[in-house]
Amino acid sequence: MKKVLDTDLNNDGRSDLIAATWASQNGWHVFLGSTSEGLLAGIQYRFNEFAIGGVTIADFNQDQRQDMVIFGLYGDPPRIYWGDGNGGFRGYTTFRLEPAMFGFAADVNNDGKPDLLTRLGLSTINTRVIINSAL
Ligand SMILES: [Ca+2]
Ligand SMILES: [Ca+2]
Repeated sequence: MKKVLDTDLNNDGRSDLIAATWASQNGWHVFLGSTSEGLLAGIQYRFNEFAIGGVTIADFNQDQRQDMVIFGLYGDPPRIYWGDGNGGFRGYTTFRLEPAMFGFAADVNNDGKPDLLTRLGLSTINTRVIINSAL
């Protein structure tokens, strides 16, 4: 398991989990929280052509639905998967940004919108700040 994120994807007040594996073949899983069973069975999202480096989540387009950014391990530009508010995602947009292997969301300029901090790779301290309006 490469990365686990705790978030509320379907806006029901209960924690959901996103679990992403390092290798591309397995993609990532979404586990929706439930009151009685803890977590429901995972929904698996697969993609064959894209190896995951890092994952971060925030509501980038400010529609009250959590979105997810996937960073490519091997130089693929990051993708943003738009949350549908029900625990799923309705497609993605590929950023026209330089490739980054990792990153996380934070409101860097304090305007209430999440921005992205990205890092090029494991062996570099080369980081970028990408303001929300540029996404
Ligand atoms: Ca959103
Ligand atoms: Ca911001």
